[in-house]
Amino acid sequence: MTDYRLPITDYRVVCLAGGVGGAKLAAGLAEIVPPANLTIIVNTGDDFQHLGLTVCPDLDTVMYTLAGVANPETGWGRAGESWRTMEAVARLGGPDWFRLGDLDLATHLTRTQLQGEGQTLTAVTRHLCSHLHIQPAILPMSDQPAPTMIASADGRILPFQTWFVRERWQPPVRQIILPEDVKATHTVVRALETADIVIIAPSNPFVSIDPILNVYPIRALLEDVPQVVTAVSPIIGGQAVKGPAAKMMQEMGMEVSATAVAAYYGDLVDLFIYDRQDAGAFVGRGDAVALDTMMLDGDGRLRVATDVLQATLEYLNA
Ligand code: FO1
Repeated sequence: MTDYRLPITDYRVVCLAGGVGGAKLAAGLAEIVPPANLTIIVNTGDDFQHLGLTVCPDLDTVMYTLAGVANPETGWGRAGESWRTMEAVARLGGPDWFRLGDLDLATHLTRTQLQGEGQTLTAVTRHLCSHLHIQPAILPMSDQPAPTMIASADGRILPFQTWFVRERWQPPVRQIILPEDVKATHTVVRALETADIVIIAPSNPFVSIDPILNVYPIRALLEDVPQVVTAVSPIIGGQAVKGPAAKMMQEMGMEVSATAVAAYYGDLVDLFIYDRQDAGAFVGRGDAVALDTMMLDGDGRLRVATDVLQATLEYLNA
């Protein structure tokens, strides 16, 4: 029998992450779990080509957050960057609805150059991480393009960033369209096959986590392999901490609650973590624990990561 009474640092942890919420929890985990035992698998459904460059918003948000160079106001982009290039693009009549700061542009330029030389997104991400001195493995969910599309209630099919940024996630969502036949990389499969613990970060379940689970064979591996899958609710006090998760739940006819998120993940998840604010209202079938899950600063990230790992170990030892 496996002895689960090991120090926290001995477990191999995989975190599935989307944008800002995922990046915060990943950064907290990186402070506790030794780099060799931590892998972050990131949604690339938001990726697109812009101004001729490959932009990978969630990969970059996770990278910048772990490197300590993220813009603290927006959560995306880099701290202290200028917008002079974007302003010049606007003056030239170019597309400026998706704002790329000058330091962030350096990432997209380098990525696009290396991809043009034939490197995979996994290899390019490893290169960028090593130059940003990031030690844990940050992996794109796939090396194949896997664009998420949004079918809006007014009958349009919009690329994700057009819906999210250009239209400020206002068009009501009728359906989220995820591509078929996208395969995970060997590195992702290996990380999941050898994981003790998989943590689903408090990212948007529909447009951050589902695109990862949709990549073959990630969902099946989660069902079969790790000792435990723990998910953290992105809904706190009946609201999304950031972004459109709550609005999307309403539009898709769901109740906006941690209970509804737990039901949505269903049997895929062994342990569901929701916020203490929701303790009175939460009703769940499986194992669930209430914690303080708000990550307002670096201390908050570390606290939530520690508590989530601790609760997961208690679940394993029960
Ligand atoms: N989000 C915005 O709301 N407006 C922007 O102009 C914008 C630019 C941007 C540039 C680089 C990057 O990595 C992310 C950027 N984001 C922007 C955020 C991003 O598109 C979304 O938050 C994610 O795709 C959702 O996780």
